[in-house]
Parts: sequence; C-alpha cells; structure tokens
Amino acid sequence: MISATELDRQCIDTLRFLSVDMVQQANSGHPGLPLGAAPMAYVLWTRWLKYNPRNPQWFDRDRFVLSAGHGSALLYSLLHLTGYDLSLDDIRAFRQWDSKSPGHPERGHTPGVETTTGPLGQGFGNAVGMAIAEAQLAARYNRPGHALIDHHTYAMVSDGDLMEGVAAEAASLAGHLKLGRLTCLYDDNRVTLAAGTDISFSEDRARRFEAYGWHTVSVADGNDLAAIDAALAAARAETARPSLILVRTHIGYGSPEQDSFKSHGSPLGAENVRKTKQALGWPTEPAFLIPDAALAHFRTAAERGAQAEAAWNSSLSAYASRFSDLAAEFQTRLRAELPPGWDADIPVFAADDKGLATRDASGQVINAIAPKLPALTGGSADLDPSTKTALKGLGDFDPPMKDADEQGSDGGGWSYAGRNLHFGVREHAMGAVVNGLAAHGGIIPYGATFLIFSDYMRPSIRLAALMGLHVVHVFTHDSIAVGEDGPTHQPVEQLASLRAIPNLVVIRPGDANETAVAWRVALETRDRPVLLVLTRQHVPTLDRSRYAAAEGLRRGAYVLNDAPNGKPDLILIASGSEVSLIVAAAERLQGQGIAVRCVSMPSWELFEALPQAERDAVLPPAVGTRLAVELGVAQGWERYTGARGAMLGVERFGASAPAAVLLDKYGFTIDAVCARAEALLRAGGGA
Ligand SMILES: Cc1ncc(C[n+]2csc(CCOP(=O)(O)OP(=O)(O)O)c2C)c(N)n1
Repeated sequence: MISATELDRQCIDTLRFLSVDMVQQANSGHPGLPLGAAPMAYVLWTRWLKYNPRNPQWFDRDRFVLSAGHGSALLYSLLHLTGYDLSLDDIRAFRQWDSKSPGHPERGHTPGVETTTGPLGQGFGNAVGMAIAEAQLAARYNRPGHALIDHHTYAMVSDGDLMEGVAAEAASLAGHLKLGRLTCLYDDNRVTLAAGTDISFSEDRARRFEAYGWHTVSVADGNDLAAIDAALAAARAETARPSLILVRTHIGYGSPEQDSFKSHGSPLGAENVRKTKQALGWPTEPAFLIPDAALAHFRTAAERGAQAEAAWNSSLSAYASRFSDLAAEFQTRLRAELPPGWDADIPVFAADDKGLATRDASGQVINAIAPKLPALTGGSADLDPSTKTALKGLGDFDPPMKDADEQGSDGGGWSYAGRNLHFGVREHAMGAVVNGLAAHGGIIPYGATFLIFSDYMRPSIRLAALMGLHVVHVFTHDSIAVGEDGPTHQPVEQLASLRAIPNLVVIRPGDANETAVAWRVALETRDRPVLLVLTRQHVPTLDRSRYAAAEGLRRGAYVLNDAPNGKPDLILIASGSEVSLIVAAAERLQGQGIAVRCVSMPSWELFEALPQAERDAVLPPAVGTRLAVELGVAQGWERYTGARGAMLGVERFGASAPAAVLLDKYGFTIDAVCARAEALLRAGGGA
C-alpha cells in the first residue's frame, strides 16, 4: 500500500509524464502546461468534477473546458486515465493522422472533449455560455426538491486566455450575470509562448476580475493540493459570483527549462525528458508508464460517475412522474428535437409591393416560433431594436436579484428563466457564448448584430463550423443600402468571406416568405451553424401566385419565373434585396421580347448540396448568358455566372448617403440591370 500523499504524487506525475511522453513521441506539442498544471487538474478531476467516463454525453455532468487548448496532452491523459474511450494507443498516436488525440482538443473527435479550443480566449467564452445554459435550464425545469439540472462549469485558462479580448468581454458578462456555477482555474505561470508575462501583461489579474464582479481565490503554490482543494471548495460555496482561482504554477515544472518559454511549445528532447523524470523521481523507462495504483485510483471515476448518473436517472423518473409535461419538454430538448407543432404559427406574408424588411419578417417569424420552441434562446449585442431579435414577453436573462430596471426589457420579467440574452456591446463574447450554449446541449442559441460586425465574430463562427454546432446568427443591415451610416457600417466583402468558411450555411432570403423558410431551415439544420443575412430596408413581398413558392429556398437556388417556353436566352440571378430588382428588370426585358429566367439564390451552400442534375435544371449549362446581381463583392460568383456571364456587384467601399442615392450611384437600378443584361446578350452570349 502506498500512502495517500504518495498516491497523489504518483497520479500527478503519471499525468505529467504521459503528457511529456506524448509530446516527445510526436516530436511536437506543448509539455510546459501539463507539467505545471497537473496538480490542479488532478484535484479537480478526482475530487470535484462530476462526470461519467462511460457516458460522456450524460446531461447533468459538469462541463470541463481546457481553454488553453495547447495543453491538450494533459486533457488526453486525464481522459485516458479516468476511463474514457481513449486508449493508450490513441495516446501514443498524439497529433498523428486519423488519431483520436489531435494537436488541440476537438469536439466530436475525442470522447469527453466538450469544445474545440486552441484559439486562446474562445474556450473561456464557451464556458460562460455553458454556465448560462445551465442556469437557464435550471430555472425552467428545477422544482423544489427536484434539482434536475444541477451541474457546474469548470475551465482551465492560461495567461494567453486572459490576455485575449474575447475573454475580457466574456468575463465582464459572466460577472454581470453572477454566474455562480462557473469556476475558472487560472494557470498563473507568468510565461507565454515567446516570453515572460512581465514584458506584456502586468495588471493585477485578481483585482481585475474582482472589478468584473468575480470571486477570486489565490493559491500560492500550484503543487499544494490542500490549497487547491480548499480553493475549489470556496468556489463551490460561492453561489452568487463566478470564481477565478489563481494558481501560481511553474511552466515546465521539474524540467531543465522550468519557468522558461522554451518549455511552452517544444518537446523537451530525449535528454531533458530523462532529466525531468529523474528530477521528479520518475523511472526514465519505459515511456508512457502508468503505475497500477495510479490507474486504479483514476479509474474509480467510472464507478463514481456511474453511480451519479444512475442517481440522476432515478431523480429524472421521479421528476417525470410529478411534472410529466415539463419532463416531456425537457426530453425533447435532450434529444435535440423540434417539438411537434413548433412551426404551426409561422406567418405567411401576403404579396405586397412595398413589402417589409427581411429583418422585420424575421422578427415576426421568431416571435411566432419561440413560444412553442423553448430551446430557442438568444439575443443581440445591444442591437435589439435594429436586429428585431427580441422574443417579446419571454423574459430577460439576468440574475433574479436584479433591480427592476425596465429599460431595454423585452417583457416577461428578469430572471435566469428569461429567454432574451442581453450580450451588451460584446460581439466577440456573443460568438463564443452561443457556441458554449450549443455545445452544452438543450439549447438552440442565436446571436444577432449588423452584418458588418460579423467581422468581430469570425473566430467563433469558424469554430462553430469546425465543431458542427447548431447555432444561428442573425446579421441585419446587410449591404450598402444601410445608407447614411456610411462605409464603416456597410458590408461589402462580408458575404464572400463568410461563404468561404467550410461547413457553414449562409442564407440571404429575398423577401418575407423566404425569410420564414430560412428560419425553418436554420432550426431544422442540426449539425451546422446557419447565418441569416437580412435587410434593413423594405423589400417587396413577392406574389407567390406569379412566382414559384418560397419553399424553393431549401434548395439554395430556384427558378422564380421562367422564359415562356422554359428556354431562356438570359438568366438573372440574385440574392436578398436584389431578388425584387431582377424580377422587375426581367419584366421589362420580357416586354422587349427577351426570354429571361429569374433565379433567386439565397444560399450557395444549400445549392451546392444538390445533385448536379438538379443544379443544372436551375442553371442549364447551355445557357451561358447569366447576370448575377448582389450588393457585395463579385468574388466567387463566377462559379455560377461562368465564362460568358457577368456579375453586378460592389467592388469598393460604400459611402454615406441615403440608400436610394447609393443604389443609383452604384448601379443597382432596373435601368442598370437591363443595360448590363442587354450588353451581355449583344456580346454574343445569347443562345
Ligand atoms: C488567438 C491565439 N493567438 C495566438 C495563439 C498562439 N499561442 C498558443 S499558446 C500561446 C501563449 C502561451 O501562453 P500561455 O497562454 O500563458 O500558455 P503557457 O505558456 O502557460 O502554456 C500563444 C500565443 C493562439 N493559440 N491563439
């Protein structure tokens, strides 16, 4: 028998040297963080964290986020040792092709990895989202004596995480929201990739977080297990503020490069691996050594986890027999299903030449859906009046103890049950938080801002696409037709740049009814993020008795109206607000005897998913005279306009002027579209 202290030390060194050996074998990776942070990870994972390695999806598990994703070897060591489906062979294949242990943690790739991290600060924001999800679900479903939702969110964060702006925004929001079930363990090693933090990061981190409204605890020695344990206990006891535990550690602990940036991101090298093992009293051979006692101790997690899950399952049964409707609703959310009838109240918009802005149509649609879809929750970055994304009367997410300041309220009361999230002017955090909400499960989150500010969210949108998270973003004010606010607020290249992100669906609906279908697609699409790109200005609501049904949006592009014999000489293609423009231009051209087909193309990605034959039916290869019209850069449109076609786009920044003036100056008029089309036909493109 070894003593408890000896066992602790052995377990911690097992974590350390599994990580070091992984990095050494791969000849690539980051040994410094695991060497320094193994003790806090050990205390958290063996004494506090609630999880079941045999069922990584168990809903009431605590969420653990390694925001400093470069420390992935530490996470994989924890997952292997505690009994997740990550074998020693997987561990040995660290960072290799097709392995389950990629360079940085990837959600959906490795059992037990809750979110993809690596871009520093994002994981911090995800953790805030997870804590919001927990608080909202608990407020909706928990009943006295029935704490159905009862878990915590833990993140391990590094200097880099805390330096990133996205984490500052998320921390500010979490402090405001008093997310008492969020605890961040800060690996305070004062060293980054290229230097010590003294050259770039000198504020008092504890006081900074206290100013945000966080509870902070400092641990002076990162090897002091009792102090770490006490800090975690204090964090658990503090229920009205999120906690930051500042743990003073040493990067590369025990190695010849301890406290040097050189141990951050390079293998130690065979010689220094040996010296480090010797310094910490670890056998130099074999590599990947896991002492039986250490493994047995870690593996007790499986038994604890199974018991915790079994207890939860029986409390769920008890809950279901008392509150059957709520339980059924909850189960639907767990299965990520849409409840029956969720879309029954989606309006059909009557034909109308004046029409309405697609942002307004969107507002009506989500307000018709939200009462029947409790999983739908979201908000904007201080732009509700503009993005029209408030869920009226469905409550504002805020700490229950908040003073009743009604300004900005969407109605329905301030509480954690509120469905409207007020992100404040924090687009970065909004992007990371909605990813955390989606990754948590049980929530279909949306965020909203102006399309131009999607630039502030690009890193999170990219990660949502990489993870295949079901998040929805509503981006309004989608072109130079924003008008007077001028070029700083007028997106030009954003559509092209967002379309460049793989596994992301971008939809720019052409009128109110397309907007309704776009929301259906956004909510039915479970495995990818969907962006809805909407207008500020009115657009006509097309008469669907004259034009094809808006359901065509599901195919990404569809023929709105065709040449009389189905044999066009010219195809006009547009998205969003330009659809009504090409429809009007086509009418005039048809009056001149030109055979025109009008194609509404709200989504490239949905269109690309069609079989070639179906795409050819919309854009027949034989008809090469094609004109695409969109208020954005032409980049990429050549794939649909082809060698003989053309694009009417915007190849420079916008300008401050009334929208109608801008559209005229930039050539987005019926005259200009017709002239361009006629020129194309004259140039011999015509059939
Ligand atoms: C957004 C972002 N910028 C830069 C990097 C590259 N990078 C990886 S780790 C790191 C800093 C490492 O310092 P710290 O966060 O303190 O981790 P430690 O050195 O303690 O392991 C940097 C700059 C990154 N991963 N993400």
